[in-house]
Order: sequence, then structure tokens, then C-alpha cells
Amino acid sequence: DGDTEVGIATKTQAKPKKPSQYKVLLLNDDYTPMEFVVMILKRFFRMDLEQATRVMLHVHQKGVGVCGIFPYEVAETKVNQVMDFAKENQHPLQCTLEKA
Ligand code: TYC
Repeated sequence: DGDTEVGIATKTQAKPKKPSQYKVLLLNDDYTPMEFVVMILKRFFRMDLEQATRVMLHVHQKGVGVCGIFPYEVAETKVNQVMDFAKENQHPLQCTLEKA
């Protein structure tokens, strides 16, 4: 009755994309104690004392540093965990995301 379309399907199924990766960045400030930053890196980024100390000193000296690279949702969760924990302890520590 004229409802049937005849033709060749040209659209292919969109390929599932790899989830893009995000860097979790820690920013320096003048008030957050060094030991607190080290504790954050150990607790939320599973670093050992040596690694955590190295990253903390890098951020202290350069102003910013990478804590890790994760899929978006994991990175977002880490940022929230760090920000919540810093706030609870009344430290001005800032943590953010950046596309890797
Ligand atoms: N600059 C801080 C101090 O001298 C230490 C610090 C390091 C703070 C890293 C934040 O992300 C940071 N106490």
C-alpha cells in the first residue's frame, strides 16, 4: 500500500567509544598541612608514604600535580571525596578534573 520503503541502510551502529580518561589534579595552597595532603594521597589514591610525599612536594613546589588518571566517573568521585574530606577538616585544599 505504499508504506514499504525500499533501500539500503546506510547508517552503521555507532561504535561504543572507550570512556575518556581524566586527570585528577591537586592544587597548592598556603594553609593545608603537608601531612594532611599526604594522608589524602594515601587514602584516596592508594599511594604509599614515599609516593604520597613525592606528589605532595611536587604540588607544594610547582602549584599543581596529578594524583592519577581515571575514567570520568571514577575521577569525579575522587574529586568529591577529596573535597568533602578537606572541608570536613576545614582545610582549603582544592582538587579538580582535567581531560587527560
Ligand atoms: N603548601 C602547603 C604548606 O606549605 C602544603 C600543600 C601541599 C598544600 C600540597 C596543598 O595540594 C597541596 N603547608
